Amino acid sequence: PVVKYRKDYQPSQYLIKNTNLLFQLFDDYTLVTSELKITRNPLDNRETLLPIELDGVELELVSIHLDGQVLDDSDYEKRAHTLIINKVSETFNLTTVVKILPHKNTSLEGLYTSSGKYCTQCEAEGFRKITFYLDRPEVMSEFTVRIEGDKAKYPLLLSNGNPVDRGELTDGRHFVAWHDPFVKPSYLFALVAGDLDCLEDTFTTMSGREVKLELYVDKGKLDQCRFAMDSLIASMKWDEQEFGREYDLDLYMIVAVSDFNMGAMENKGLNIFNTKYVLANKKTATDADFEGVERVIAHEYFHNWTGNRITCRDWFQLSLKEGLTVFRDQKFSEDMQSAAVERIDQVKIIRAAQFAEDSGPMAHPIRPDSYIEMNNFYTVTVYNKGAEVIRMMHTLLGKTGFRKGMDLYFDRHDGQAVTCEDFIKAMEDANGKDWSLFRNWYRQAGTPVLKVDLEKLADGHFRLNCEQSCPATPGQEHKNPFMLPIKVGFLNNTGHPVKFAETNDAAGVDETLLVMTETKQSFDIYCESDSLVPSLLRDFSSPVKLEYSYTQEELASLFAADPNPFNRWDAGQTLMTQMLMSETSKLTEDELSVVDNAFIKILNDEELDNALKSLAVMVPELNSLIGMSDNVKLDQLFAKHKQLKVHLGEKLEHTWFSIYNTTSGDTSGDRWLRNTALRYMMIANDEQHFELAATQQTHADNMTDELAALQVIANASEGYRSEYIEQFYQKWKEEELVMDKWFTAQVVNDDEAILEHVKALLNHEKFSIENPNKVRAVVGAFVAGNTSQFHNPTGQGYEFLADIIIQLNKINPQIAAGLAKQFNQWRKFDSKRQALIQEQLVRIKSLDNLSNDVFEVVDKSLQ
Ligand code: B3K
Ligand code: ZN
Repeated sequence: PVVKYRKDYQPSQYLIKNTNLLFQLFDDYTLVTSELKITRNPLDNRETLLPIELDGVELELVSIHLDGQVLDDSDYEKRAHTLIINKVSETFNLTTVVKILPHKNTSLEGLYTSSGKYCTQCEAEGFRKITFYLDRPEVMSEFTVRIEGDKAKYPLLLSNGNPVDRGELTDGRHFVAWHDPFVKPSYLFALVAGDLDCLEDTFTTMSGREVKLELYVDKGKLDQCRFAMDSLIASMKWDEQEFGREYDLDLYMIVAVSDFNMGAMENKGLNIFNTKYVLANKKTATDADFEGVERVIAHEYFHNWTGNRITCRDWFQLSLKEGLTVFRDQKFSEDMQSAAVERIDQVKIIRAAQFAEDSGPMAHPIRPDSYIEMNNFYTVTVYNKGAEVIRMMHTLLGKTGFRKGMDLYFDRHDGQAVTCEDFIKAMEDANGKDWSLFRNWYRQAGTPVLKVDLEKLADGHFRLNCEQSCPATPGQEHKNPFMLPIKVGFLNNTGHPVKFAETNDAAGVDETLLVMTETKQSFDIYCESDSLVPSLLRDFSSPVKLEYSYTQEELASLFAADPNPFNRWDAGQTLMTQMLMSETSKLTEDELSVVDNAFIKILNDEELDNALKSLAVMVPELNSLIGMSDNVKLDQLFAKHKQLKVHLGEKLEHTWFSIYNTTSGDTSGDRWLRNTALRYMMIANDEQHFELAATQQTHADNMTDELAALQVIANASEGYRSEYIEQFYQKWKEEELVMDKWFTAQVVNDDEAILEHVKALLNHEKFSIENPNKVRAVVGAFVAGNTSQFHNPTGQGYEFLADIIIQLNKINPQIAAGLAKQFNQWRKFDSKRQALIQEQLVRIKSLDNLSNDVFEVVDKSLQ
C-alpha cells in the first residue's frame, strides 16, 4: 500500500473542461462511454507535458480514441489502477468505453445496485470505478450525462443538474439526458435508475425563484417522507436567513436507498441517502430518528455551498467542507430543537468517540498529513472536532464577525477548490485578526488537557491559574500551545450565581470569555464573596479535557444551580465520572447518596425541562468513560457502573414509578423522561414492572415508546422476553429500518450467553452481511453498545469481531475497516485483554488480499 502525504501535493497538470458521459444499462453489465475535453492546467509550471495518468479501478477497457482516432497500443498503457496516455498535448479529446459490473459491486462504491435500482457513491475516490478520470477534487468539470435503460424496469433515469432531453429507443428502452451548469469534481457525480415513488413540493427562494423538490423512495413508502421534505424546506430557509445562501438549481432531488455505507451524500442536485435518514413517521421512527433525519437532510443541503460551490483542493482538506458543514448543521439543530440538549449530544460524541480516536493509533489532526485509504479519514476528528474548531472561531468572533468571515469566504472562493488555509484567511481578513497560533488546531493531533486552579489572593480578589498541555500522538512528539477560548462564570459559597469582574474597577458580569494563548496563563477575578466555585469551559467552549479538583459538594452545587444548562449537566457527569474512574473497587454508601440526592433535586426542579432532566439523570456511558481515559480497569469499571445504576434504580424506585405514572408522554421530552424512568424501574425490579413494559409495547402508538419497551424487555430476565420479541417481529418484519432496531435491542443485553444469540442473529432471514445498516444493527451495536460482553475476558467477543472483519474485507472494505477501528483502544486495557486483541489484529493483518482500508487500520494499531 502507498502512503500519500500532504506535503507532496502538486497541482494536477491537466484539467477536464467538459465531461460527457453515456451510460448504457444492461441486465448483466453497464457500458460507460466518456468523452473528456482535456486541457493543461494554467496553474501547472512544469517544463514538459508529462503523460496523463487517469485513475481507473476494476474497469474493462473496450475502446479508446484520442481526438477521434483509435489510439495505438503503444500510445497508452493500462495498469491495475491507472490508464497512462503518452500522446499528450495542451488540449485534446479523449474518448473511452468501459464495461463495468454494478450487480457484482458489493463495495457500495462507484455504480452499484440496491434492491433493483442503480445508484452511485463516488466520494472520496469511487468515480474511478465508473470510468477513467482525473479523480481528484480540484479537477472541476462541466458534466453532461445521458442514461439509457429498460423503460419498464427503470422509468426514472436521474443525474445531476437539469433534465435536457428524453426519448424512446428500440427494444423497450429509453433515455434521459442531463446537464449540470455548475462545474464540479467527480466525487459529486451521481446517477440513479429505478422505479420509485416521489413526493413533490416546491420552495421559493429569497430572490423569488421557484425550485422543484423531489424526494424519491421505494414504492409504498410515501407515508414516511413528509418529515424529510419539511426538514429540507426548513434547511433551505435557514441557510438564507443565517448565511444569505440561496439554492442555485431549479431542481433538488433526494433518493433514499437501503444499501449505503454512510448516512448520505451531497451530490450536486441529486443527494443519495441511506433510508435511515429519510424515512420517518411516528409509527416507525423514534424521536431520535426524527432528529437524525432533520440533521442529515440539513447537512447535505448545506454542503451545496460549503462543499459543492466551494470544494476541497485535495482530500487532506476534507475538514474544510465537513467540519464547517457539521458546524452549520449543529447550529441549525440548535435553532430547531433545544440548544442545550443539542450541545450536550454533540459533546457526548466528542468525548466518547473523538477523544478515543485522538488518543489512539489513528490520531490525526483535523487536516491529516498522510493517508493510505482516504475513506478511513471520514472520522469524528475531521468532522466533529473540525466542527469544534469552527465553533471556536464563531465564539472568538461572535455571530456578526463570523458571518463577515463567511461572506468573504463565499465572495473570494465561489466556484473554486480551496484549502483550510483559505478559510482561516477569509476569517482573519474579514475581521482584522492574526490567527497564526489558532492554526495549531489544524496541524496538531491529540486532545489538549487544560488544568485550572482557583487561588484566593485577598478578600474579593481571586486568580484562575491555567495550564495547557497536549500528549504526544503518532508522529508528533512535541506540541505547541493552542488558542483556547474559555467561557467562565462563578457560583458563590451558597450555590448562587454571582457577578464578577476581570479588573478591580470594572462593572460586574455574569460570564466572560477568557482566551488562552500560552502554555501557562493566569486571569484575575474580582468578586465580593468568601469563596467561589468556578463554572469552567461553559458550553464546552474548547475541545479539551478539563482538570479542576472539584470537591463532590462543589460539583453537586453546580449540578443543582449552574445557570449554564450545559455545565449543569456536565457537573453531574463529572461527579459520577470521578467516582466511577477512581481506584476503589466499589462505590461507597456516601458516594451513592451524593448521587441520588443530586438526582432528586434535578427531578424535582420545576424550571428544568424534561429532556434536560433525562440527560442529567443518565449515568455516563461506558464508551465515554473509556474514551476519556488512557488506562482503564475494565472489570472494576463494569462492576461500579452496574452498582451505580442498580442503586439509582432501587433507591429512587418510587420516584421513577411516580414519574412514569404522571408524565404525559405528549412531547419528545416527556417520552424521554418517562422511558428513562421505566429503564430504572426495570433495573430495580424487572419482574415487578414487567407488565408495565409489556403493556407499553403492546399499546404504544409511536415507535419511541414501543421500542423503549422492547429494549427493557429484551434486557429482562430470560423467560419473559421471547414472547414480546416475537410480537414485535411479527408486527414489523416488513419494515427494514424497524428490523434494524429489533436486531439492536437484542444484542445489548449483558447476559454472558449473548454472543451465541448475536451469532444466531447473523443467520436470521432478515439479516444480510452485504447491507451496512444490518451489520451496524447487529455487529456494530454489539461491539460498541455491549461494552461489557464485547470485552468478555474469554476474548470471544474479539474473535467474533475479527471473524466479521475478515469476512467483510472482501465484500465491503469500508465497512470492514470501520469495524476494525473498534480495536484501536486496545492499549488502554489490562495485559490479558491486550494479548487477546493483539492476537486478532495479527490474524487479520496476515490475510491474503487484505484491502488497503483494513490494512491501514490494523497496521497502525499494531505499531
Ligand atoms: N460527504 C459524504 C461522506 C462521504 C464518505 C466517503 N467515504 C457525506 C457527508 O459528509 O455529508
Ligand atoms: Zn458532510
